[in-house]
Amino acid sequence: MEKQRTNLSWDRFAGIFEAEGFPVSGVVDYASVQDEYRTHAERYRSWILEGKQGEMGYLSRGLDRRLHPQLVFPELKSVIAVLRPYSPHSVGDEQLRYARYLNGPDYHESMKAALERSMQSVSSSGLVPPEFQYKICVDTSAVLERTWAKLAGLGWIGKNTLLIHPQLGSYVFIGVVFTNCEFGMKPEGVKDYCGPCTRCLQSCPTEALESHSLDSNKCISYLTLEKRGAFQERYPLKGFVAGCDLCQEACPYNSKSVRYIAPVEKAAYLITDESALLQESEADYQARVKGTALSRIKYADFQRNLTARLNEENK
Ligand code: B12
Repeated sequence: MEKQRTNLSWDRFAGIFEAEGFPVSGVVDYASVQDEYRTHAERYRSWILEGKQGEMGYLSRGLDRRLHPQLVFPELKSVIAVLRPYSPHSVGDEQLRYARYLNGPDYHESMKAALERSMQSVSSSGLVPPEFQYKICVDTSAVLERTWAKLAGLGWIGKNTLLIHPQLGSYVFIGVVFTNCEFGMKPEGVKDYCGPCTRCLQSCPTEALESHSLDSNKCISYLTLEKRGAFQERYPLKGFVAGCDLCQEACPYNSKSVRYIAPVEKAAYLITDESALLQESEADYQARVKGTALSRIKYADFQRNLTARLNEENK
């Protein structure tokens, strides 16, 4: 395809994404950041070589596609990135906790649908050429989402490896869209405001974090969500039975939002009654988590998490 280009400011498009629940969005031309992208992809390669992906085999299988994003979308000319905030209020109590991102509909589905609607509006806006094509990625393709969100100017990558927006903090989902159209944009980028702060690194009870690098093998989020089968060691799960937010809770950029965003009701499927959970049958568990982000955890592994947390309590 001929090189397609729009020369409009992003504001014309930002309203479209905002209307679908993405208050922050941006775009970057791939050619303008190719070298910077390369350094991120090389970091990814080192991370894989160090074995920090644990048993998440899909991350090593997707190395080539992350190194060469045209393998994911051959016509790649620009990348749109969007943020959707989720409730910053904690879910559960000291004894039994769920990661905040679980308190709502499965983001993979809801974000994909909202992005599809947004992109349909972009396509029919008359602001892009008729040959406009795109590919939506929300945790579903071999794409470095945080890197693209950073390169599109939406925030900086903190020492806890999360994308942090100066106002929204890090309790945000990222969505990425590859397109075949140049927007003529290379955002200035957001300054890295971590400074000398190391609260997130210190907050991790399993010492999974070094500055800007996470060892999944030790991460409570990985252990409770992704790891299958018995734990090799006793880990201090700090009450978490699905996911973990400790390195986000420690971040000063997340404290503000808790104050001005009203708490939302806890999703019914996030049960915190310990005895009910321990007695729950596999069939009941499956019915409870069907269609939610929690369904990624197999029944046996959820029971393992509950027990591991109890062992920790009784130590
Ligand atoms: C695999 C995965 C995990 C793994 C590994 C996490 C990790 N840190 O890599 C596990 C299961 C542990 C996990 C946990 C969580 N995850 Co997760 N996860 C992913 C996934 C699918 C891939 C991430 C990946 O490629 N990791 C490999 C590392 C090397 O890549 P990276 O962290 O993106 O690193 C890049 C940059 O950090 C940069 N970089 C590396 N070093 C340095 C150094 C400097 C100085 C700089 C500037 C940059 C830099 O280069 C790297 C390569 O590009 C993404 C979705 C996606 N497709 O991107 C979601 C994603 C990262 N996860 C997300 C979420 C919400 C979480 C949790 C908060 C869930 C929870 N509450 O339990 C935790 C957070 C834990 C943490 N501190 O990261 C969100 C993050 C949103 C955000 N604000 O950043 C994502 C983007 C999903 C989404 N679509 O919203 N996750």
